[in-house]
Amino acid sequence: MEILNWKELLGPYEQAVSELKLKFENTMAEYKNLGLYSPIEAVSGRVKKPASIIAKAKKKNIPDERIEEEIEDIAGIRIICQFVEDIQKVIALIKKRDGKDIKIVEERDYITNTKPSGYRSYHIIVRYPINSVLGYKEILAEIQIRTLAMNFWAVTEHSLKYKYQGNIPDDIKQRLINCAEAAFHLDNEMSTIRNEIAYAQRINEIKDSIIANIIDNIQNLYFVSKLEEMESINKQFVDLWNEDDITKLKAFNEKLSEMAALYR
Ligand code: 0O2
Repeated sequence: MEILNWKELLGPYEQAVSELKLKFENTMAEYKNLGLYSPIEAVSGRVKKPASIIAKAKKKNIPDERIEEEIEDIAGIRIICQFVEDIQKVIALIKKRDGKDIKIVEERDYITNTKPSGYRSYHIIVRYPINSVLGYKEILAEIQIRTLAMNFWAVTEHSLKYKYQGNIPDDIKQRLINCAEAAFHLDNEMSTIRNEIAYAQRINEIKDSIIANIIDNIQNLYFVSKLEEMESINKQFVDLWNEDDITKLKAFNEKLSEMAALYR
């Protein structure tokens, strides 16, 4: 194998990783500035070490001149999400950029098609343009999108693979598969909790809007109704407020709307 000029080879990859990382961090910040929930929890990036590139090229019989075309993860970006549902949102964000600052080359869905090891993650291979003092170049980068639970599993398995030099003993392999299943259930459980939270938020919004309408109706009725009638309406409102029953509040609001309509 001829001696590769690693500095020159990896320079564009360093640039791609720092630019892509910044772009996704900006997306994250944009969501937060708009007061919206960000589907991106964290972003990290790395350039593969020469030793790992050489090992992968050797394992896959890739000649030096094909390394840049065939090793797609020399530049690697990792996007971590809190919930499984966020992964689809991140994929959609990336697809929106397709043909603009990135070109999607391939997608690998290891979430639907879990690897035998237990590995789950969504990979998108992109072509990314680099403008440097050395000129224009398009390089390949791999974007891995996964949840916190998927990441916890993958990072642990990766370090065990490293420790055992790729030959993880069978009993540990089996335990890792069990852990992958536990991570899968954790993701599912978190999703149900997330749906409950979203439902509770929606109910609160509906309740706030009903209460705002009730107050509006009461204010309008004050101008046209008798004092005793208004005292009774106010009392009913306070009682229903304390009871905190959305169905009763809704019915009460409808009754007030009908009364207000009669006076119009
Ligand atoms: P590193 O050390 O993460 O940088 P393969 O033929 O499966 O070896 P290939 O063809 O590059 O790899 O594609 P694949 O399978 O999509 O894997 C690309 C990357 O996904 C890997 O990079 C890992 O980061 C991650 N990955 C894939 N499978 C597993 C797995 O079973 N466990 C863990 N922890 N990670 C996985 P590398 O090259 O392994 O290097």
